[in-house]
Amino acid sequence: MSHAPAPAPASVPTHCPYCALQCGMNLRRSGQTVEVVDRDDFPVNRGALCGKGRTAPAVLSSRVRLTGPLVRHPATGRLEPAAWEEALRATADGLRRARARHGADAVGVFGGGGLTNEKAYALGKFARVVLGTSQIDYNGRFCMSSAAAAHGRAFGLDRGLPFPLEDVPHTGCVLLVGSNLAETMPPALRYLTELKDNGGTLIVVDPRRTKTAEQADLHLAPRPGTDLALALGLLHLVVAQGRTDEEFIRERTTGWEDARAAAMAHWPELVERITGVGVPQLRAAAAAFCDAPNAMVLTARGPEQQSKGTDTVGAWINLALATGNAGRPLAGYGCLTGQGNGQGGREHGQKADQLPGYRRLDDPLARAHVAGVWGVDPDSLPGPGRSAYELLDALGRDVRALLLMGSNPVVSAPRAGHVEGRLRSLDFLAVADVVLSETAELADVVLPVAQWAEETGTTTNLEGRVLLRRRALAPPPGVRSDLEVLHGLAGLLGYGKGFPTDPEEVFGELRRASSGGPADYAGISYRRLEEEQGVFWPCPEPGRAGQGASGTGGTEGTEETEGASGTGGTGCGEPHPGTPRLFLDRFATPDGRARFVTVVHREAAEPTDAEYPVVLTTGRVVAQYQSGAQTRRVDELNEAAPGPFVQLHPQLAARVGVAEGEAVAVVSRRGRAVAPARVSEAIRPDTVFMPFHWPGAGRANTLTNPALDPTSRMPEFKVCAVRLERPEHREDPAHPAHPAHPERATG
Ligand SMILES: Nc1nc2c(c(=O)[nH]1)N[C@H]1C(S)=C(S)[C@@H](COP(=O)(O)OP(=O)(O)OC[C@H]3O[C@@H](n4cnc5c(=O)[nH]c(N)nc54)[C@H](O)[C@@H]3O)O[C@H]1N2
Ligand SMILES: Nc1nc2c(c(=O)[nH]1)N[C@H]1C(S)=C(S)[C@@H](COP(=O)(O)OP(=O)(O)OC[C@H]3O[C@@H](n4cnc5c(=O)[nH]c(N)nc54)[C@H](O)[C@@H]3O)O[C@H]1N2
Ligand code: SF4
Ligand SMILES: [Mo]
Repeated sequence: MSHAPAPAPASVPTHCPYCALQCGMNLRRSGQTVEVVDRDDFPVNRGALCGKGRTAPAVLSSRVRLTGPLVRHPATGRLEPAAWEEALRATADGLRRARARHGADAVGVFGGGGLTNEKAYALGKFARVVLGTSQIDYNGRFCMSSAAAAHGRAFGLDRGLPFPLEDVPHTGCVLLVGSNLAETMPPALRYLTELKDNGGTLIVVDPRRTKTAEQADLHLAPRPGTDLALALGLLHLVVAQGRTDEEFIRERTTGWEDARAAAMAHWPELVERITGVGVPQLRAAAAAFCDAPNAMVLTARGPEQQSKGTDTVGAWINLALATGNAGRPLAGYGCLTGQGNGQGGREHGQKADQLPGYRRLDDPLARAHVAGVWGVDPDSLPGPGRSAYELLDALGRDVRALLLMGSNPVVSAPRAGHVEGRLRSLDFLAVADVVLSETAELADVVLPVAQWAEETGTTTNLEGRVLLRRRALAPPPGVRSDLEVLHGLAGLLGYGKGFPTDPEEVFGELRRASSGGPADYAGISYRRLEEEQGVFWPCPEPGRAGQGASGTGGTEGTEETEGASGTGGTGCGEPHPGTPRLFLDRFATPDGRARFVTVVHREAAEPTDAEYPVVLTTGRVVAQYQSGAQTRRVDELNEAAPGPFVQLHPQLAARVGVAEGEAVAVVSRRGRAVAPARVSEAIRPDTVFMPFHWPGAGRANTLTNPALDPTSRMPEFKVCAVRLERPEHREDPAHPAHPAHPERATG
C-alpha cells in the first residue's frame, strides 16, 4: 500500500461511513486530511448530510484512532505497542491453540454490518474455510434480523425496501412504525415532508412523541412491545369495515383465512387495553390507511427489536397485504435498515446461517455452488452456528477464542455486564478496529485498521442499492485494511491463497459466489458502479435470470439505471439493469404468491410487575452513532450529545422525586444504570427511554433483556421491566469516579 500523497486535490465522490442511507458526499484532500464537500448528484440525499456525516473525517485523525497494533504484555497485563508480524502471529497462535485444544467450534468470529460487502464476504469465508468453524455471527442480528425473517416468510426474499426511497412521496399514506428517522436518517425526512406536500398522510407509531412523530398527521403512542396487538387491531377494523382488497388477496396471496381469523380475535377494545391507544385513534388510523389509493408500511427497530419481532413485522405485512398494498407501484411494506452496510452485511456470509448471495447454509445446492467458487469440498463447510447473543453468551465456555471485526458489544449487546464478563473469560480475544473501543480494551491483540475514506469497497444501502465507496486518501502507515488482516492471518494458518487484499478482486469472487442466489450481484462491477448511482440487486449476469430476479419480475428502470449500457457485462448480451422495484409481477415464493402468516399477540418476555413497574425502551439520538466508538471521539458531536440520559414523563418524575437534570437510577433484573433525568411530556408516563451510545454508569445495555425472538434470535432491546430510584450520592454522574457496578460474570 502506497503512502505517497495522491496527485490532484480533486474531490472524490464517496459515501458516509455511518448509517444505511449511505449519503453521497465528496471528499476533498487538503494536505494529509480530507474535508467533506457537497455532492448533489447522488439521488438518495441530494447533498444533504447529518452532523455525523459532515464530521466523519474527524475520526480519520491519528489523534483519536489506533495507529499501530497492540499486544497484551504477559508481565504487565497491559496492551503494549507491537509490530504487525508479532500481532498477527499472536492472533494466529491464539486461534490455533483454541482449535487444537477444544475443536474448530471453540473458535468464534463476530462481524459487523458496517463492514463493506468485500469484508463481510472475506470474513465469512475465513471462518468457514480457514477456521472451519460454524461459530460466526454479527451485530446485524441485533439490528434487522426480525424484519429479515418476516420478509422471507411473507415474500420469499429479504431486501429492506422493495422500492427506492424516491417512491415514498408519491404514495398516499405512510404508516411509519418505530422509526425515528428525523434523528436516525435526517436527510430521509425530506421524503416524508414531500409526501405531505403531495397531499399524502403520515401516521407514526412510537411510544414517544419524537421529532419524527411531530411531523405526523396522526401519532399513535402504544406501550412498548404491543405493536403486534396494534397491527392486528388495525387489521380487525379493516376487515370489519369491509375494506380488504379481495381481488388482490385471491390472486396474489395465500393463507388469508387463518390470518383473518386471528386478527378478528383482536377487537378494538381489547387492543386499546393492551396498547393504550384509544379506539377512536385506531379507527382514524385504519381509515386514513384505507382511504389512500396507495399506502406503505415502513418499520424500523421499534417493532423489530422485540422477542416477538418476527411475528410483529408479520402482522404489519398482513395489514399491507390485506389492503392490496404490496407487489404494485407506490405501495408496499419495507424495513428501514440501520447500519451502513446493514443490507449487504447480511447477504454475503457473516451470518450464522448463510452463504454468499443470501444463500442458505443448510441448502445442499448452495453449499455445492459456494464450495465450488472457494475450491473446497462442500462437506468441509460447517453447518449453521449460534446467533450473536448466544455466541457471546457461550464465550469462555464452548467458545474459547474470538476474532471480532466491526462491533463493540461491551456497549451494544443486551445484558452488557454479562457479555463483558464473558469476553473477559475468553482464552484469547483479537479485535480489529479503527479506535480503541471498550471491547478492544479487553483484547489480547488489537489490530488497527483502515477506514471508509482510506479504502475502496461496496456497501448496499437500505434500498438494496449497491454503491461504491471510493478511497480518498491513504491510511496512516501503521494501519492495515481488514482484508490485509484476513490475508495475513490466513497465510499464517496455512492458506497462502484465497484471501486477496484488493477489494475489486474480492468483489469479483463475491459476484461469482452470489451468482444465481437470491441476492445476485453477478452483473455488478466496480466499473459500472463508477458510472451509475448504484445498482439495485438482484442483478444477474447478462443473459441469465437470477433466482431473485426470476421470482420478482418488474425490473422497471429508474433514471439512474435505465441508461446503463455495456458496462456491467460479464459475458455477452445486454447488461441487466438491476431491480429497483421488487415483486411487481410475482413474489419470490415458489408459487409467486405472498404468504399471510397467522400471528397472535403475546406479552413481552419480561412483563412489568410490582417490583419492576416501569417499561424501559432504548434507542438513539441524532448526534451519536451506535456504541459511540466513533462519534464519541468527535468534539462537535459530544457537545451536541454529551452523555446518557433517562427520558421520563413529569408524572413519573414526580412519583420518583427527581427533577430535570438530576440523577436517576434505573434498575432491572440484570443491573443498575444511573443518568440524568430528562423530564418530558413526549413520552408515555409508564415508559422511560434511554439512548444506548455510552459505556459506564449510564450504559443502557446493563439493563436490557436478552430474551430472543424464537425465529430471528433478535434480543428484546425495546422492552424490559425496570424500577426507578433516587440514586445514592456516590452514584451521581457528577462523580464519575464511582461507576455503577456492571453485573458480575456468572458461570
Ligand atoms: N443518529 C443515529 N442514527 C442512526 C444510528 C445511530 O446509532 N445514531 N444507528 C443506525 C442503525 S444501525 C439503526 S438500526 C437505525 C435505527 O433507527 P430507528 O429504528 O429509527 O432508531 P431507534 O431509536 O432505535 O428506534 C426508533 C424508535 O422506536 C421507538 N420505540 C421504542 N419501543 C418501541 C415499540 O415497542 N414500538 C414502536 N413502534 N416503537 C418503539 C423509540 O421510541 C424510537 O423513537 O438507525 C441508524 N441511524
Ligand atoms: N439497548 C440497545 N442496544 C442496541 C440497539 C438498541 O436499539 N438498543 N441497537 C442494536 C443495533 S440495531 C445495532 S446495529 C448494534 C450496533 O452496535 P455495535 O455493533 O457495537 O456497532 P458500532 O458502535 O457501530 O461498532 C462498530 C465498531 O467497529 C469499528 N469499525 C468501524 N468501521 C470499521 C471497519 O471498517 N473495520 C473494522 N474492523 N472496524 C470498524 C467502530 O470503530 C466500532 O468500534 O447495537 C445494538 N444495540
Ligand atoms: S444520515 Fe446516515 S448516511 Fe447520511 S450523513 Fe447521516 S449518518 Fe451519514
Ligand atoms: Mo442497527
